[in-house]
Amino acid sequence: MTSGAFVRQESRFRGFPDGPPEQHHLYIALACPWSQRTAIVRTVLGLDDRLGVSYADPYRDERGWAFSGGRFTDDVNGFAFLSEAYDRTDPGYDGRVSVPVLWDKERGEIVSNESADIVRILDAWAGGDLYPPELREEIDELNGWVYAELQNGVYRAGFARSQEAYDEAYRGVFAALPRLDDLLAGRRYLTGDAITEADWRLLPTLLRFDAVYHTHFRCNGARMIEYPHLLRYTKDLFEQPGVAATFALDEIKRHYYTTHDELNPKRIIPQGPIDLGFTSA
Ligand SMILES: N[C@@H](CCC(=O)N[C@@H](CS)C(=O)NCC(=O)O)C(=O)O
Repeated sequence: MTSGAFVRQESRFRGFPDGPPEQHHLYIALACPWSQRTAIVRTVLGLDDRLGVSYADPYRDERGWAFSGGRFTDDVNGFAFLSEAYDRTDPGYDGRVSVPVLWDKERGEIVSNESADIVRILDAWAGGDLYPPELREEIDELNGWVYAELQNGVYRAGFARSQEAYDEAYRGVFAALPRLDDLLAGRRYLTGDAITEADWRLLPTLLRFDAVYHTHFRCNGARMIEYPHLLRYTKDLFEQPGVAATFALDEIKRHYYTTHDELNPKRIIPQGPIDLGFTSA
């Protein structure tokens, strides 16, 4: 591995639920792309009334994700910090306290803190068709390189501690974007005419690209809106019912620009971009 490379921690809780959605609760931060995946899938699969959700405050200090009050309140357990959910599940837990978290209200413990698994759990609960058997191989392959090169790639560029590590991550990001654009020149969604989990997994990264990754993570080779097919695709997904309500631009900008002091010590939040290309406002 290149020296100075950012390495994301493996998710520690990878369980599957043994009850219905009503027995569970979702802890997420809309600022976080991995959380937004689960928020989108919850909504588009019609689970809003069956699976409760609590939102963490976009600002995160050394105590981790917090429920600071108001819109950011945990009505289920009254946690002030998400770390309490981890401590209750495993008192010796010494890993990172990440969102999203799927919580079992009856057992009083975390089922999963891995968004990819939570998406599949929600799909199974709703009897959805986001991971159809005949497309699994193709979806797995897409998920693999899209995550490695683009979705985690922007983080590897942003948190690189050496020029080499940044350069390598940057190259991956700007190989993946044109590759996706080419793919989408010939099809409406990543695997064809129907939306699959591969699309919902990718979307949060595209929605953040110009507002955050381009500037804050130095992924400034191009803006997302410069790729015509990718922009058309992003707009299409963004306009699906319920999706726009999961996109909290203000929270996203506040989170990234005020939480990572090593990247933005003065915590000044950029005004732009003026035109995101996919919102009508
Ligand atoms: N593999 C996890 C990654 C989740 C993740 O990294 N979440 C970030 C927010 S975007 C987090 O909570 N980080 C807290 C920390 O690292 O301290 C998933 O996809 O669910």
